[in-house]
Amino acid sequence: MNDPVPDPVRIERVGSIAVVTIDNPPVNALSQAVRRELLAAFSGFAADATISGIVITGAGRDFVAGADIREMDMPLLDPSLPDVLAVMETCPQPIVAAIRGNALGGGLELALACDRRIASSGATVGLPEVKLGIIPGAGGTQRLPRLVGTARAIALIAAGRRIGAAEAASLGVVDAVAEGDVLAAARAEAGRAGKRRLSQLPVPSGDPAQVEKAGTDAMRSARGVAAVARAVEMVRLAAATPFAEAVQTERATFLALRDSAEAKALRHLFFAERNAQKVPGIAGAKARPLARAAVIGAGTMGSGIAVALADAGLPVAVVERDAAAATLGRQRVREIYDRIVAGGRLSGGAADERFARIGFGDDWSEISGADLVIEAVFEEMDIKLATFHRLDEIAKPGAVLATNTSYLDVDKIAAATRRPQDVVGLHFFSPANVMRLLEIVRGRATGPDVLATGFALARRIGKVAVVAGVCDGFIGNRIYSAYRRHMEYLVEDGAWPEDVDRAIEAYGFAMGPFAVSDLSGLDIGWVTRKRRHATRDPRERYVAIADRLCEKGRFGRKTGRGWYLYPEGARKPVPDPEVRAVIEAESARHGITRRAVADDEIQRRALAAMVNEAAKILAEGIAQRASDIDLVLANGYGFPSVRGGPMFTADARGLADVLGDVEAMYRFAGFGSEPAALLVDLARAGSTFSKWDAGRVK
Ligand code: T1G
Repeated sequence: MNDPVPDPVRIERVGSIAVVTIDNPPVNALSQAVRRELLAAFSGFAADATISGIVITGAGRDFVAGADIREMDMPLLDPSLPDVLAVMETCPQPIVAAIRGNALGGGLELALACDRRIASSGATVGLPEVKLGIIPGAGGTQRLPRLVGTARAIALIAAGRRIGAAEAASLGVVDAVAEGDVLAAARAEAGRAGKRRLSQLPVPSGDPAQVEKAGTDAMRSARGVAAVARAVEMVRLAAATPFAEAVQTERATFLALRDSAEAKALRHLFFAERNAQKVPGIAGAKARPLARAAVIGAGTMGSGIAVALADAGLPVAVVERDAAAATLGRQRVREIYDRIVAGGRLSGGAADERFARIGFGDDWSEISGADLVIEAVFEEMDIKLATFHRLDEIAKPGAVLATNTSYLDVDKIAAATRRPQDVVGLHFFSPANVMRLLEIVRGRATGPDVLATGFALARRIGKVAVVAGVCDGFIGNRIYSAYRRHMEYLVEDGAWPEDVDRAIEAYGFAMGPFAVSDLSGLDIGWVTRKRRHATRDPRERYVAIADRLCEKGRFGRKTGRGWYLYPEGARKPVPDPEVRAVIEAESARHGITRRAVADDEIQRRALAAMVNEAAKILAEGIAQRASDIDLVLANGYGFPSVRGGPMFTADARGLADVLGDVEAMYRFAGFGSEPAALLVDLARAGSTFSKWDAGRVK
């Protein structure tokens, strides 16, 4: 918790206008100290006839980024924000919010309790509370619909959308966008405006069909977050319930959600995302300039990466082995943009503009001007080494040379160049222009400024970046492989693939491991298993079912059959008796009498496998923090965010309990599934991964 700032609220008089400045770095969060001082200030103003108008604003970059999220794991601290807003409403003087930067959550609610809102052109406003598993708790669900109508308010609040100043003005959320000094504009407005308490305005009548549609759309993209349904309910309440009564209901709902397991999990991920950027050894390192990029290989990953870079305004040179492959890459990228436009997420013109930033060809000299080169060629070490050897000849001095490998040894790849300090792993997830996760793989020689450049790139392209050390599969794929392995053990023991997928989806994953495997293609895993065959320890249990399926050409959706059948036109994959026969034959071949496997066992085993492998990864220093691992699984592997990630879930359940499952797993699986020493130690000490994090990484 940041040390409380003395006097986080400043008051100045400009003539008869009182200017209130919230100054609580880094983002002017509405901490208890801020609320207390605001309450005192506005109580004073209400009784001060010499003040004709009031302006409220934030110091530094932002207006107010919301309530202080750190306080939410603590008992309630008075005064509450609704208390402050109620006193503001008693002020006879017009109050004008001067919004610079972010006005989010309680910050926008504070502005909505003002009589006018003036924004600077770079301002961003929104009520993103559902992203934290809560709803606005200070009148946002009641005041916003009075400005924009019920349907729009549902769309904004249930999606937690943040909007720019122009859109906010067009919707009426702000009254004006000041081109020049927003504070001066607000002072002028405070001098002429009258009172306009949103709480006393009616909700504009809207088309019930639109309201219905907004609610349905909101629920469709709720992703299991309970707060979304509550938010829709609250906003709909506004049109039918007196303000004073509705804000009570809103507050009670907010408080209940605040203490929910979901909200705690999402808060954990919020701070995990911020902490992941704090990497020992790079504090103070300056990121290298990033004006031009190049991508080698325009397959599925390369084309997605090129789109992610172009979307962030970067000119990109995509280079392939020959002209035909380059043309294919161009088509792939064009199709990506066409799909986005067809989905209404981008205008045709904007898509063309971005597409035009990407060049395609087989002339490698195109790489020589790039500040960053990302290699996305086939996942074969020899091909990677040859590519980096050639890259070393062409790329300009100081260029960052990145590999998108998802498993291979980044140190070995770096050693293929004379500048290993410039080499880093940038592991994107498919589709690379959509998935939020970016694993930044730190090689032995990777320079701190190169790592800093990786983080700067992640911020620029809107990715969640997590640093990983070099090992087979880094953080995510290594944990996912352990989880997959145990799910296959359960299939050989008695479960069917559809049982496992059903249990895992019921746990909250968007998709079970066998459906995921069919989507990404069984052939990729087959190549990896073959690569590992020579080094696999014969004492480790090996399930060959997937190999049998691949030998039959069952590579998943792309071949119409994998773990499931994909009949033409069928909406859902279908279990296939042929797969059952393969499974039964493998169980028999290993002398296994198939048994019933309950959903609960599948879910506990999944978590046990993930947590156990993760504890090994932590102990080896491949991941810095347990919370980094939660970020990786939640943003790259579909682990339900409302559970906070495997490590957070394990802490919530109690490590002794999880260790019990790991020990059971070891009894079933034997060699290779031994309980991780770190997990055993923490469980025996009655400790947690979050305490381990707190003790280790600042
Ligand atoms: N409370 C406490 N700390 C916060 C904070 C907040 N609301 N927002 C940011 N921080 C810290 C963050 O942890 C980091 O700390 C530092 O500020 C910089 O943040 C009643 C209840 C504003 C867009 O959801 O989205 O209001 O790591 O690295 O990338 O209805 O922060 O340096 O120690 O993210 O420039 C609703 C959350 C709250 C907005 C800036 N508000 N914040 O992004 O910096 S719920 C939000 C953000 C609410 C009411 C309810 C972003 C940002 P440290 P940063 P950034």
